[in-house]
Amino acid sequence: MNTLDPDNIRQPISGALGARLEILEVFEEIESTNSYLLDQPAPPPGRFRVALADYQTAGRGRLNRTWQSPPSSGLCLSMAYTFRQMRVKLPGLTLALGIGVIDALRRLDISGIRLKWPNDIIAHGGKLGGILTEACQGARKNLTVVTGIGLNVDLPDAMQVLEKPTLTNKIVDLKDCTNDPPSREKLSVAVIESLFDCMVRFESDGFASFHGDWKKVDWLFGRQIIVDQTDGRCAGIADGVDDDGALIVRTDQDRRHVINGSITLRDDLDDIA
Ligand code: BT5
Repeated sequence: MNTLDPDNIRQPISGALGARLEILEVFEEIESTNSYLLDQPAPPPGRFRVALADYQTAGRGRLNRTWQSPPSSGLCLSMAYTFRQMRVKLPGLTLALGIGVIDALRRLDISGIRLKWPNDIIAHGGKLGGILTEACQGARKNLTVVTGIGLNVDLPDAMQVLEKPTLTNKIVDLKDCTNDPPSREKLSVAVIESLFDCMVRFESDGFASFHGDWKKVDWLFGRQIIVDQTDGRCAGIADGVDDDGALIVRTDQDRRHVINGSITLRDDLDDIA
């Protein structure tokens, strides 16, 4: 697979979208595109900046987990966006951006992709990608958010993740989803377009406007799950999300709204415990 050509990504980003782009950088190798953008000056409100890498030496997932993507095998893309005013709650943003990634893939003729709350991109019952959303420290009136998308495009056959997966042992790439995966450059452009649209829509309408879309792609809905949170573990049935994007879990005792947590399928627990 070829390395990334910045011109093939920058040039198609034109019109209103291009006008809002502060800077787009493509690295052959970097620790983490999210870490990089978190260290850079925040874009002015309503504007965004993008960092992409062919290879990350220290790609990050949630909760200090790692994201592994061998050179040239996937998309490692981060976008920093500054919200003009943060009236809405943030947890739903990752969900909304996941819907954006699905939309980008659909425009590239890749369908059947689902989302597992809060940040996993799922295809064929395995993990195709993940999303890491982080707020910049020190933000006050305006809030700058860095969101990173990792998507497997064409992984080496022998690839194994070092850390035990939290969801499923299966790792999926776009080659499993289509005979003709798009180039990573095309994929980058589509993802950037969709992420920006979602940021703007989320800024004006919050997660509530994505709620209907979420229901169509909610991979956990109706499944027996285990929820691990800092204050303990509970078991129940996933019952969709609320208007803030919190996961609703029906336990034997109550209906809980979970804002932070790691989800395991009850059936998989024996495999990965
Ligand atoms: C995520 O975390 O899934 C978020 C991944 C975000 C990666 C992007 S790449 C661009 C930007 N820069 C960064 O440094 N990060 C973002 P989480 O839900 O915590 O999942 C991490 C877990 O997924 C790991 O502990 C492994 O079990 C598994 N994993 C690691 N690499 C994988 C891969 N390529 N495909 C599938 N699963 C993987």
